[in-house]
Amino acid sequence: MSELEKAMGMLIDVFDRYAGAESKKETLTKQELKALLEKEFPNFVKNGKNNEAVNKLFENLDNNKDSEVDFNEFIVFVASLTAICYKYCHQKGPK
Ligand SMILES: [Ca+2]
Ligand SMILES: [Ca+2]
Repeated sequence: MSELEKAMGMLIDVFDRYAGAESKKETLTKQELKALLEKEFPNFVKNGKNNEAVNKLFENLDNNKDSEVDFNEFIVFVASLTAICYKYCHQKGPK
């Protein structure tokens, strides 16, 4: 597998691991999203421990308003975080 294919596989693995913790296996509840944020995005989501911020993020991500975040909704979030990361990395310039 290529690097990018591996990265995609890892993304799916991480989602599955957290989504499988409670309720439906294929979607994230608010608690599952919170756990994922705290463990997997400690550098980017500084307010992951802030309940109000998590609630707001959850509402924003839950595009179809079914009170669960599915994989499609999750990757939109990962894509926007990656875009921020890209900008940040390029701002720092070459080492
Ligand atoms: Ca779940
Ligand atoms: Ca949803």
